[in-house]
Amino acid sequence: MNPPLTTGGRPIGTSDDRFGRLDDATPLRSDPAGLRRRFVERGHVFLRGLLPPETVLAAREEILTKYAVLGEIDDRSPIMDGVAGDRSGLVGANLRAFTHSVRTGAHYESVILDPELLRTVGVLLDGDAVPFSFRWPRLVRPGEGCGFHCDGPYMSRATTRHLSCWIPLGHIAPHEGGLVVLDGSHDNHRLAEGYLTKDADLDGLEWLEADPEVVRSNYGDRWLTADYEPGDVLIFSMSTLHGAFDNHADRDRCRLSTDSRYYAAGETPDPRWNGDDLAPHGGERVFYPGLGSWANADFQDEWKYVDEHGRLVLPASDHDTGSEFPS
Ligand SMILES: O=C(O)CCC(=O)C(=O)O
Repeated sequence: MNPPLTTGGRPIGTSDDRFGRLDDATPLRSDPAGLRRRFVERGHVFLRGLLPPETVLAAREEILTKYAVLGEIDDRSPIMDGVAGDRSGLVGANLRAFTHSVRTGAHYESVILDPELLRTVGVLLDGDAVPFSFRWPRLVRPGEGCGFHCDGPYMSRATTRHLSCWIPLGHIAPHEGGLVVLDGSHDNHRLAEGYLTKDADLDGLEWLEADPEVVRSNYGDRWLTADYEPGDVLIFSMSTLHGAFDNHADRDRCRLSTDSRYYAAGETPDPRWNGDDLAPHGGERVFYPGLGSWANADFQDEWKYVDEHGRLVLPASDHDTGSEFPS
């Protein structure tokens, strides 16, 4: 039996009125207007097998091999299993260079720029799809997850003709850290009139409240997720509330996935994530999710300070609040 589903350590109710499975919108791939209508009506579309699995698995191998160099993945087990390592190589590593190398890997690029993915996103944007310059590949260690949020406050300084894609880079069952979206949240008026009017940087946003039942009853209908397979893509709007289950995979396996954003050609995208000289969220930081137990205050869950050599700098207080970073 699988372990219970939790988010941020809290169990999530799985009765039929609170929880369900994502509908596969594949039959609508040949019906662009129908697919767009589904996206507008539901705030998300889930497409099984949109990408060639071999493209996705090549990216998985490329990225996990790089993480093995840091000791984040233990290569005494097959790399593709993604078993967590002892992280010993993290100390002293140049994470600025490392994360750049992960984001620009050729196989990873093939996922982000897959022609069928771009075509489908273009249908939803009603224009040609252009990827944001920045991309968000994620290794999620045992016990880690992602707090509840919408992407809008993080991505919407300019155009609003943009969307998010979440792509599993391997099989991910819900209890292994699958993404979960809140059905009905994309047109929730409380979100629209409050949280979605904010700018994450200017307004200092943290994750929304942690209790999945409070979030559900405040902002939507049912939590939806899937047993994700390589090739599946979940596309959602900037106002769709989502998070990720805590990773309770067996054998200490890490979850590997990626999120990427796309805008309609001709629009001006959010400058935080686009252009040649990016410094998202300010300061010398790198996108290196996990390693601690924060509420994403000052973006610490995902964005870590590094020194001039790209080496991780954790605030002293994180050592007192549950960080598992090796000292
Ligand atoms: O994969 C995760 O843990 C979170 C992804 C996410 O928040 C996103 O795709 O916007």
